[in-house]
Amino acid sequence: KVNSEVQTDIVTLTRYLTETEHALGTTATGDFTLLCHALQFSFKSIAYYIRRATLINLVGLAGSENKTGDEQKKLDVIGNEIFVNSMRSSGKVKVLVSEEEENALVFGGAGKYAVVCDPIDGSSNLDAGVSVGTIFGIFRLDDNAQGTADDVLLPGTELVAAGFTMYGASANLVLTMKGGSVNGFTLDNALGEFILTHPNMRMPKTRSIYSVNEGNSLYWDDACKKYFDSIKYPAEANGKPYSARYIGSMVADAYRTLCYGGIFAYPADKKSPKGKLRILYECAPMALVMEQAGGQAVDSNMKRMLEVVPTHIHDRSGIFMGSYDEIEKVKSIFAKYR
Ligand code: AHM
Ligand code: MG
Repeated sequence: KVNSEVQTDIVTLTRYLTETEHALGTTATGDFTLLCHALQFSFKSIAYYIRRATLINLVGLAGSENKTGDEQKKLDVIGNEIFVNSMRSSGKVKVLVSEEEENALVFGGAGKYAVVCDPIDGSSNLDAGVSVGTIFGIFRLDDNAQGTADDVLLPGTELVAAGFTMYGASANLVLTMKGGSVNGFTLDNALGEFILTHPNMRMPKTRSIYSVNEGNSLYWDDACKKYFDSIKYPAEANGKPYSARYIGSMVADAYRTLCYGGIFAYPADKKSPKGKLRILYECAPMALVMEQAGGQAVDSNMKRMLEVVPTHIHDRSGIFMGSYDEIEKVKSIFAKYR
C-alpha cells in the first residue's frame, strides 16, 4: 500500500447528487440533478472570471444601472449572463428571477423548476478583491404553473433547495435540500470539481460575534439599538462584549456565521423601512441554510424569515440570522422594546 496523503475516494458534487438521487428511489427523474449540474457550471465560470478580473479588464463599472438604480459592475453583467444562459440551456427551468433582471425570465420548454438568484452579491467589494458570492434558491413549480413572475411569489418554506457559492480564498459552495442537512463543497481548481469538504454543517448554538453595518445605527429603532447595546455593553459585572466582524458581502458574512456562529443582521431602519436585502433571492435561501444548520432567521418584525411571502419579485426585508440562542435573544429584546 502506498503511504501518501492522496485521497482516492473523494465525494464530488456530481457523486453526491447521484447518490442523493438514488436515495430518493424511483420517484427521482434526474431533472433536479441536471439542474444542479447547470448551476455548478455557472459557479465555476463566475469563479474563473472573478479570479482573472483584474487581468482581463473586468474591474469597474459597466456604465449601466439595474432596475433598482444600482450601478452595475462589469462582472455583475457577465455573472448574470453566465447564470441566465446556463439556466436557460439546462431545459429544466421555467421561470428565472435574477437581481439583475427587472422582470422574471420565462423560458419555453418542459422545465418544472423556478430558480431565483443574485448572480454576484456584494459586487461593490469586487475591485478591492473582497469575497463575493452567488445566492440561489430552487422552487418546484405546480404542474399547471403558467410560467409567470407570480409563480415564484412563494414563501421560503416552498424552496426545494437553496444555497450559495462564496468566491474567496477558494470557491465554497454551500447546498441544502429541503428537510436535509447543509453540505459544503470546495472547488478544486485543477480538477474542476466541487469536493465535499464540509459534510453536515452545524452552526454553533452561540458565539459572541456580531455582524451588522453599524454606520446605520443612527436610523435604527429602539429595540434594535437595545439589542446591539446589550451585546456591546453587557449588564453582568464581568461580562465580555462581542467581537464585531462586517465584511459587507452577505455571502461572506453568512459563511463565517455558519462556520463560527454568531449573528448577521441587516435590519429595516428609518432610512430603509423595508430593509435592504431581497426576500426571494437573498433572505429566503440564506434562511433555509441557517435553519437547516441548526440556526434561525427572522425579519425585523421577528417573523420567521422562511414564512415571509413577497408581493413583488424584488421585495426587500430586514433580517437577523445566525446561532439559535442569539436569535432567541434578539426576539426577547424586541418583544420587550417594540
Ligand atoms: P448587492 O446585492 O447590491 O450586492 O447588495 C447586497 C449587499 C450584501 O452582500 C451586503 O450584506 C450588503 O449589501 C451590504 O450593504 P451595506 O454596504 O449597506 O452595508
Ligand atoms: Mg445582492
